[in-house]
Amino acid sequence: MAEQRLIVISNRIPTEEEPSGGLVVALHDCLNARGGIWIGSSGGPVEQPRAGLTKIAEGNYTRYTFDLSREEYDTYYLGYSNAVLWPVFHRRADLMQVRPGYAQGYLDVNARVADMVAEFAGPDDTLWVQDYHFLPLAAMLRERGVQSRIGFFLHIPFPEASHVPALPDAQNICSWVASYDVFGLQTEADVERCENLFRHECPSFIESDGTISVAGRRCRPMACPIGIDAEGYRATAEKSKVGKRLFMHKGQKLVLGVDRLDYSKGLVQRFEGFGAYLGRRSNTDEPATLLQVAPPSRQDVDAYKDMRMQLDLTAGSINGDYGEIDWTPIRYVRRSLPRDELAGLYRRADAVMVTPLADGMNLVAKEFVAAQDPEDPGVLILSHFAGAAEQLTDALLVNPYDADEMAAALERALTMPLEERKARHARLWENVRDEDVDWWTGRFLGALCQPRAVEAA
Ligand code: ADQ
Repeated sequence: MAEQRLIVISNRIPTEEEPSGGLVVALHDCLNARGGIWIGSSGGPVEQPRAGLTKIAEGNYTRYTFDLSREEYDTYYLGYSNAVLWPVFHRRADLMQVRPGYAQGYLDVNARVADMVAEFAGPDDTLWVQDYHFLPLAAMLRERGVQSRIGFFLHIPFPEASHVPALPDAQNICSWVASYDVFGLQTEADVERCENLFRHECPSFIESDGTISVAGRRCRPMACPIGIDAEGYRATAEKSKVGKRLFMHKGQKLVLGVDRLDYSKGLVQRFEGFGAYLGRRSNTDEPATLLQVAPPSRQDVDAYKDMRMQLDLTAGSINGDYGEIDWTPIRYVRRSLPRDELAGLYRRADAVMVTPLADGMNLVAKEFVAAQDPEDPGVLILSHFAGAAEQLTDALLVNPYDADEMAAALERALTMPLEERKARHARLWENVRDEDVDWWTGRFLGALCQPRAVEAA
């Protein structure tokens, strides 16, 4: 019998032996256990790109990379993926930059990857494509005669049908999606938006029984919320000492924000919400400090430069208005932290503000829950617009556009009685622990490989 391998394709691939970081660890563990192949780009632009795939590691599974030329990196990665798809999928079509060559660069890189994968994949292999960088891959693989099962997982929100026409090549999206056997999405709301797009734009893809199909193959959109290594994260936070290193006034409360520096994360609105909280307090209250840790990302895309400037202005203005000579209200650290330090900070925090304007899931919310001391837990303030809000309903849910509502949530979080904090945390933890990252890979691959799982049993 032919070997049945799992082949994962993602833009990023870990280059070190023991990778760190949520998604990468999940896929690494999954491939380590099952064997298979992981294909991804070698990262930034390469001056003299090598043709084809380069094997970079071999163990329980094999990793291969492909190089991106400067032009491919600019058009496929910075351009179409991050300056076109990312803003539209995050409901910010106003930030989209449509430039000549972006769409073609995206299609060309996908076609090149499709050529390489088609050469590799046998009929019994299962392919699992990750994220918006590779939406057209299954359609292109089908054109090359690949009949294997192909699954896709979208880590970011699925767009509203009314926003999709803003995309160049918008008419292709339905056939790209429909070429997958399983199209995984973070939430039920994403599934609803995906089905809605078919109803509006491509009703001919919908069968009389309501299923989506193209060329006789059925595509199943499925909600499969991503999780974290919850028990592992909890253990890391218990051991971490960072909370003790953090200088704070005695009795002062710590509010935390942890995000990549991205306009979808709502950082400016969060600072304004924190400013509104400071404006409400009476002179006798000990004010909380907001510690925002935000490593820069995608600095070559204009919208990111603009947002960073706006954030600097907002933080400076709030600190100028409310700061004291021995206290800075917003501590803003623009760098990334080691995982154990971050886990310790989560555990030390009295509250975390996870307030994106749009977010596929948001793993920070889940990491924060896992890191808490169940006997004295902090409070999760969570935006309605994070995918995590569908599961973590015991958080304090807020509208991130409403500074007053965020201020009220902060007051409530920082004065919440211990019993309420414990009860909320216990229910949040139950979800984060039960629907962890192994649950996620198992649920997705279970749906994608069902008949094979029966054969193997
Ligand atoms: P991201 O947009 O990157 O991921 P998120 O889910 O919050 O967002 O994951 C960020 C990760 O980076 C977390 O594991 C966090 O600990 C880490 N991180 C953030 N700031 C850090 C810092 N200063 N130092 C160190 N680590 C830091 C995309 C989607 C999300 C989706 C994930 C997974 O946008 O919606 O949840 O993929 O599917």
